[in-house]
Amino acid sequence: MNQSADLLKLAAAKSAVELVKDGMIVGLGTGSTATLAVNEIGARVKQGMRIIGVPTSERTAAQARSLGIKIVTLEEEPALDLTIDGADQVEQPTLNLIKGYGGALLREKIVASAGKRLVIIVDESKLAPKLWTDKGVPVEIVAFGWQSAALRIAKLGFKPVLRRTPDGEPFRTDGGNFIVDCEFDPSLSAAPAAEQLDHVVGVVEHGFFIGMTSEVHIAAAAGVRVLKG
Ligand code: A5P
Repeated sequence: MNQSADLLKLAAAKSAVELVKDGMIVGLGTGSTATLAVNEIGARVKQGMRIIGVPTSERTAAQARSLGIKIVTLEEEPALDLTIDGADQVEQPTLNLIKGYGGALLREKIVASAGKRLVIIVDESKLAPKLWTDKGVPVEIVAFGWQSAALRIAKLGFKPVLRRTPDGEPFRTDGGNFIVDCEFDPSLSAAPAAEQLDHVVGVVEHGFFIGMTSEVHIAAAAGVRVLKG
């Protein structure tokens, strides 16, 4: 990642963290942009702000702990004020998303759904008029019988490929599941496709986030703008 892209991510993160107020319970996203927001929240906690965080991954939990942010589970705090997270792609004007290239999509979606607002932070390279990338959409599936689930996903028109670690082992999510990255035809509409994936046996969750975004903070060289859903 080049320095100017990092600066854009930081600008988006700072802009979103302005929404965090004393006493809030905040969902903490995962990924290189969300990490910067967690750092900003950590800085506020050091200055005395009382924030409780609900992390969307083990990585983010470790980061939050190291910054002195109090973290709890959804069992302890099932309703959040807001969640700040990154995204792999943001569709304009719907603000629908593709998420999960970092592998945390299930917990990200659960935490986002538990909050009043989902605030997304991106640099402008993530914007698109239609949800589609050549990496497709990540789909989290149960390891048991995963090949059958992959076949069912393929019958819907996707091309599922099992995500692997650099040493060739299947990638495991924090929940112990597998991910298949599913290329799809650019003409496919994400909302109905998401509904179809919801009904595939063996699918735990998919990376289409439809109708969930409250606002997006988009950083560009000219500054940060906010789109509201
Ligand atoms: C994690 O599973 C993802 O959904 C991330 O939120 C997404 O990949 C954005 O990550 P970056 O901010 O690193 O691009």
